[in-house]
Amino acid sequence: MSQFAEQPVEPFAISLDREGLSLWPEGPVLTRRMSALEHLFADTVAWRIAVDAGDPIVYTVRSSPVPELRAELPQSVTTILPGAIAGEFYMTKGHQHQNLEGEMYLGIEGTGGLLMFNGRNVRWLDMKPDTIGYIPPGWAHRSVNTGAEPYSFLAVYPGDAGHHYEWVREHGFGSRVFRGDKAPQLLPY
Ligand code: S6P
Ligand code: ZN
Repeated sequence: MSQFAEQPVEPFAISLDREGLSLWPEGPVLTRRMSALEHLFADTVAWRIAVDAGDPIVYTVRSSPVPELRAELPQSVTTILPGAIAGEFYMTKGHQHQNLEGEMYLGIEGTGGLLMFNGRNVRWLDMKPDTIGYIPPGWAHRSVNTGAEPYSFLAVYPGDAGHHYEWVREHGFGSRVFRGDKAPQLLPY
């Protein structure tokens, strides 16, 4: 099949490469560096220092070629590198689905968590290999690497869910996730 398939997609098998933390056949690959996470970390001065000191990669998203179109179920593997900005763990931008649709995550490698916010309430799910995290419709979601190794998970989502990043700019995320003495610490936004 072509690398970036158009509808209709024929049935096909996708290999999950647990070593390479990727899918095969491979579709779009997205790399987000620290500079792409502007306004997201609490300590903007520490964030700027990290950007100026080499703008490190924070996470990658490797997708299969299933297109993001209505009625399809695209998949992707997100890998968040370990690290923190002034104690606040590396994380994804986080988004709400435009069409308020659900999603599921499957932990593959490392330890992390799934932070969810519906505009009023916050939920936190610990994630590790083989944990399935369910994101119900209407819950914005952000992934956080709380460990010392890369944290990687598979996402499966409706093709027309979209990524509403502006929702997060408007509503925040309810909580922030910081390094704690024993466990990750959730602090008010
Ligand atoms: C898509 C799904 C994931 C994220 C990815 C990156 O619905 O939730 O594939 O897109 O983890 O996160 P973000 O917030 O930068 O899109
Ligand atoms: Zn999503």
